[in-house]
This record gives sequence, structure tokens and C-alpha cells, in this order.
Amino acid sequence: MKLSRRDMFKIGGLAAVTAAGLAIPLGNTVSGATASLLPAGKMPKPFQTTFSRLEVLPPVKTEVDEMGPVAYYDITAKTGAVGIVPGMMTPVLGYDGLVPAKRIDVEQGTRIVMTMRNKLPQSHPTFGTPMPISTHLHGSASLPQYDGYASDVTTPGQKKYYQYPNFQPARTLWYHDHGVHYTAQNAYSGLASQYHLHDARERALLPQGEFDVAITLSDMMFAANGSQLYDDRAHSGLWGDVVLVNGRPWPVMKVKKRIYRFRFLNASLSRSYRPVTSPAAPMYMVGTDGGLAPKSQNISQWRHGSAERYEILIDFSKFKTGQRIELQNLSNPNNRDFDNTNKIMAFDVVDDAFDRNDPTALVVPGALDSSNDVMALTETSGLKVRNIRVQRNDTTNEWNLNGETWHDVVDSGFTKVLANPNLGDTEVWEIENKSGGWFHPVHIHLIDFKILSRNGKPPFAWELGPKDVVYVGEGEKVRLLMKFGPHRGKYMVHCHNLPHEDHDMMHQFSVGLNNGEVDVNDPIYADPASDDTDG
Ligand SMILES: [Cu+2]
Repeated sequence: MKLSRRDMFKIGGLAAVTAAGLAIPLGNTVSGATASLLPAGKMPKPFQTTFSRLEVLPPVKTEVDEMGPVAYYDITAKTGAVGIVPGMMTPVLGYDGLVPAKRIDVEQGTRIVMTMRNKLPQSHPTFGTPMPISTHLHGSASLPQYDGYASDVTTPGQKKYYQYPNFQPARTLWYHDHGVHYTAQNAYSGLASQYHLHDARERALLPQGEFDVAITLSDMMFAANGSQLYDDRAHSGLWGDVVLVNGRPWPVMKVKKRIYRFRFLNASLSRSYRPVTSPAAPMYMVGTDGGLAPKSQNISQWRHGSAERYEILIDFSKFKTGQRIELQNLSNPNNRDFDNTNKIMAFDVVDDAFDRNDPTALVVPGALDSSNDVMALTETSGLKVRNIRVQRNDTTNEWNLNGETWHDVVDSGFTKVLANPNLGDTEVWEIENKSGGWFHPVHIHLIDFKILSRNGKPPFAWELGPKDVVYVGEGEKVRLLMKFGPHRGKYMVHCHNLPHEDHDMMHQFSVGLNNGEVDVNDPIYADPASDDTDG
């Protein structure tokens, strides 16, 4: 099923909200007290909830076949309800109806076959948007037909089998909806969770178990009845006034006097964060989107755009029992900040015992020895250099890459590409944002890249690891180095500010495909969704 250009204009309620947003100038950092329309006294307040860990989803079956170990998962996208606003229930979409959805943990070398069933209604219970879904495992070098290609949709009543190879180095991935033109509504309503790929190196070097903590950041705003409010301000973005950590507003977590590893994922549609601890706690970046960095980097804060993952060690060993350390948000230009969006969560130090013989408890590793080959790549003369401009068409209110959109890809019968490297090619991609009025977190599927420079200067300390999303800030030009493989086929490249992606800042590149060649891994036709009769 393909959605036409017209589909997005059919949504009465949503269009009305968006039209209201048009009156406000784009691109300004406009601060207000709140965005939610909740009655006084109902608005969630910081540090009133207890931190909640993401539960781990067990496989329904594991076995060893001729290719090795494989774990099977069976997930159903369906509606649910959560209690974020005191005394009110908020309708949501969830994997198995849960928000936050459970996370998946897997060892390197174990393949995953995941059945994704769409048991959503025909239209969104709050926004009225259509409900075809596509599931992307962000950070995985999956084959094109299992990569959550936006137009490879699973409609209500259908299911699709996804295959995830898990041969890559350990990393923090996440699975989330990528359905064409409605990814923003679907992810905002809950179709997202983390996925941790483990390996021996990461297990030896970094905190595990209780001290390896998933942190999914998101933001939300609410209508007077407690349902989600969606206002993407003429597709410029959605900035909620309630910051959620693993689905709870500004929670408080008890921490022991040792080092913790936090896997920060920014799952906000548009908001970027600049987390900082107060009082300052020692912090070290040890991993980025594509896994371990070559060495740890001592940082005092970091800039965190949508879909980026940063693994950060925070050392609580020098604090006193009872001390509270707030994780605050210094924000970045062109976000919309509200009364409490300068806070994320808090840590309360407790005196509980921990194993002092755990080598990760009190020592921050220096060299991490990234096994991700991309960090060993160097730029040599003669490499293909591609220039990509991220920009906005003010006439259509649509965002584009080099003037082209996903509509152009659809209209070309999915033949149009932004780049066509051969399998194994190494290239430099220069992504340029000439605007001073907005920022774009740009995600390239399939590969990991190394950031060579930003505006001619070295990347930030927290970016010195393998990446698959790059923050292209106002007036910034980033240079990225990447090697294309291990699969041939077509993959998306897009902005991860999801209202930008949906309208319509998404394109594709092909790897190793010759003109006119039949693509055996065609992202839409190779292994499409089918009717779900057994679920
Ligand atoms: Cu963007």
C-alpha cells in the first residue's frame, strides 16, 4: 500500500492543530510556561515519580539451526493506555500495547526473527491518522526488506517477519516505527524501545546488569482530557512540555556509590538536549550509536539530537548518602523550552552495598579498543565526496535533501537515489545546513560512519565513536567517512526530526546495484507483509 500525497491533508483534526501552529514564526526559540492544555493541578511535576527500568522482552523460542543460534520474537502493535498525568489515562500505541515497550537483549552471533503484527485500528485513536506501520531496527545492518523501509508497510490485520543478523559489534540499538508520512505520530504515541546487542569485549569493560541502565528520553504534551496533543507547528517540530524518562515524567533513581553505565537514547520527535549533572558528577562517554568508542572521553555535558545514542558512565562514588544529583538540560538553539524542560531526572545517592571486586565499579576504562572498523578508516585522496544540503521549501512547508523528497522517490517508482556507491566503496559525505534557524539530526541507514570534522574543526569529544546519526546544527557543515556494505540494495537517509522526515526530508541511496538490475532484496517486494491469520 502506498499513501498518496493527498493522504496527509485528509486528517481533519490534525490539520486544524497544524494550521493554528502556522501563526507562530518558525525557527525561533520561543519559551512559554506550558504547552499542555491540562487543568491547573493536573500537570505532572519534576521528581515526583520513581525511575522505572525498561523490562526485557524474552524470546518466544530459541534454537540452533544450520546458520547458528536464532531467537524468535512475536510482537503485536496495538493500542493501550498509560497513567502519566495524575488521575488520567492517556491513550497510546505500544508494542504489545505497552509504553514504554519492552527492550530486546541479544548476544552477538544470535540472529533474531521477529514477527510484527499490526492489530492497530484503521485510524489513530487520538489523531485520526492512518495506521500502516513499518518497523526499523535502528543501528542494525539488516537486509533492505527487513530495514523498515518507509513504504514497505504492514497494514492493520497484517504481519511481517523481520530478520536481524546481530553480527555487528556490541551497541545500543532501538526499534521504532518508520511508516511512511506518519512515523512522527506513531513514535510519539509509543512505538519505540531499546535493543541491546552485547559482546565479550563490552561485557568485560563496562558495567553490566543492575549498573547497565537504559534511558529513553522523550517529551510529550497533553490535551485537557489527558490525551496526547500533537502540534508539529507546520512541520517544524513537536516540543512537549513534559520530559519523560522510560515513559515517566522527570523520575528519581536511587544510585549506589559507584560507576553506572547509562545508555541514553533521545527518542523525542524533535527536541535536542544538552544534559549536565548538578552538582557536577564525573562523566565519561564510552559509546556512541555504533558501539564502543576507541577510548573514553571525560565530558561535562553533551549535545544530544533525536535518535542519537550515547553511552555515558557517571561516577557517584564520591557523593554522600542522601545527596541528590539532578540531570538537567541546558537545551540548544531552536528548541522550544518550557517551565520544566530544563530538567530530565534526578539521582538520589544511597549507601547500599555493591560488589567492590567488580572491575567496572570504581574504575573508568581508558582505552576501549573499539572493534568497529569504521573508526580505523582514514580519509585518502581520490575518495568520492558527496554534498548533501538539508533545507526547507518555504512555499510547500516541506523539508528536503538537495531539493528532493520521499515523494520524488515514490513518484520515480522507488528508482531515484541520492547516491549509488558500489559494495565496499569508502566515501566522504558532506552534509551542510546553511540555515541559522533549525538543526537536523541526519540518519544514514545500513552503515556506521566516523565524523571527520564539523565546520573544519574536530568533532566534539562525545562524538569520537562510531555514529549513524549526526547532529547538523545551525550553519554547520559536517564531513563523514563511511564504507558501504555488507549488503547491496536500497536504504533510506533522512532527518530524524520526525515531522521533518514525514514532510518530507527523506531520500535513499543504493549500494552495488546496477542500472535496471532486478534487486533480489527489494525493500518492498522481496518479503512483504501478509495477512495475519494465526495471531
Ligand atoms: Cu530535520
